Amino acid sequence: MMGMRLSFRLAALIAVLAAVAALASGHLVAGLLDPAASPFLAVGNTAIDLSPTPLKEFAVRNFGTADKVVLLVGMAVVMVGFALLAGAVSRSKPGPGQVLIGLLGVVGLLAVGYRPTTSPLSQLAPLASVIVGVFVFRKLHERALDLVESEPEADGASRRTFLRSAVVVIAGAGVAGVGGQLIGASGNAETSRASVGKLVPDVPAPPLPRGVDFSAEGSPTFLTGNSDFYRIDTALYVPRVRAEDWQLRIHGMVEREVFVRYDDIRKMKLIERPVTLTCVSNDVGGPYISTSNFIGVPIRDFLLQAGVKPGADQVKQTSADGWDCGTPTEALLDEKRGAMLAIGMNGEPLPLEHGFPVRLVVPGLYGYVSATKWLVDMELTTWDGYDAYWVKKGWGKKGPIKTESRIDRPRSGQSVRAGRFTVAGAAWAQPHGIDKVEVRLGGGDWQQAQLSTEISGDVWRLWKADVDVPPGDHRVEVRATDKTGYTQTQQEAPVLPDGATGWHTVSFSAA
Ligand SMILES: Nc1nc2c(c(=O)[nH]1)N[C@H]1C(S)=C(S)[C@@H](COP(=O)(O)O)O[C@H]1N2
Ligand SMILES: [Mo]
Repeated sequence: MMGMRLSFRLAALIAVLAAVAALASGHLVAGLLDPAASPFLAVGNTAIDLSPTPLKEFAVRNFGTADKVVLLVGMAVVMVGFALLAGAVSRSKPGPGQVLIGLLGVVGLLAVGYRPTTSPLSQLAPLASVIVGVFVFRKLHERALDLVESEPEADGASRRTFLRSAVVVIAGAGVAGVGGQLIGASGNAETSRASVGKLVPDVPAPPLPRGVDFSAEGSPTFLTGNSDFYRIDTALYVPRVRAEDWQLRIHGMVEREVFVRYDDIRKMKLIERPVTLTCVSNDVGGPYISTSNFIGVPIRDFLLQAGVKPGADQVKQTSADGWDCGTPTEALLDEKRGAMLAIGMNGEPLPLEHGFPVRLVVPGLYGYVSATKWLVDMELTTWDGYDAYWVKKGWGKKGPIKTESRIDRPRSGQSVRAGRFTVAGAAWAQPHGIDKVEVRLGGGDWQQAQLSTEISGDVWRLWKADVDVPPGDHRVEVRATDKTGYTQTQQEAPVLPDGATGWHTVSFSAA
């Protein structure tokens, strides 16, 4: 019949259903072939990789570790908006909507193609999305037109046909989406991790001495639990690498290529050592710092085995998901620094999101230039020869950790009882270590804080100071001095390009 039109609501609903069916089927095919090829996740990850540095910083600052959820929700909103548009232009004919749904699919194809680790076969996932999306849109549109056409006669049969199709699409999408998630996620890396079991180091870290923190008085605990350890990475989909399949290739400017397998590491003398990891994106006073007893072996041994050629001053490290970073070769060869290929945290195999099966840990360097998770490749190169992921986006090539300190107690805006009050927090200057921490109230005299028992320069030191607070509004500041004699600067600097500086200041009131 001529001139039949769907209501906008019906047309838009059809487009949303088609888009959801498209994503779910792509997710299912990706689950079977290559989880990184799920169109929705691939578009999200590509958005992460392509987003300009200020935007990314804004996201980390405002959403913290929830930035990924915010991104996915934002993408869903954009997609629904797009579907509404597809509905609006397709009220009489399915053609324009099919084109728009197809365009969404093209975005998926491009994003999957852009992912560093996908293969041509991975394109089957976004391809499935395109085909299913266009097909579902066309079919539902046909049925809906039938329904509208017969409306005057209130044809129950067309209504039932349409509803049945819609329900089939929703159910199918649900099954495909959940199925894809289960198949992809089970990826048996979790099973592989479970079969590694508890890790018992050959050289355990010395037991924690008394006074290693002031957690009872408001400082962080010296060791951070694995589930509380801060997490920063660009991975929407946590790479799933089985320990049995893992291999590290060391190549480039070396005398001979070296391949390391998980079993090779397990057979070596496992060393346990506490190290404080720190993120360059940590604002003054920020949360992106944690300490763990890492278990692993010296990376130096493997580099010596490979034979580093003269002039190879940068080691490019690559993760299973294609992220990369560059570390000074000398930092990895330095026996004293003790950079390690780590396989464990606090007695357990690395959690998946912290790099299972193997990551690098280099005391004294920010994570973005050293702490590659899901590490699979190390290439000896030069600083002139290669710029890694974050360096391309304007971050410093080398990322030594800056001497910093943080107040954990009081919290900003807290009201406390006037009188004697314990201020507490953390200070760090890896790999040199902290020599002194001072606090002052309202721009008064600096007062020396009590430091936790010293463990090594590679970890933070917790501190506390008793101050007298009269009733009223207050401001407390902290500054640390490291073992080289350097006192942290008051000069405020943003996190970009090589780490924030300034004194952490907390306002609170006493009554
Ligand atoms: N593969 C991979 N490794 C990575 C990153 C990443 O995005 N991908 N981020 C780095 C950054 S910026 C930091 S601060 C540390 C954080 O390690 P964590 O998440 O275990 O705390 O990991 C580093 N290793
Ligand atoms: Mo970081």
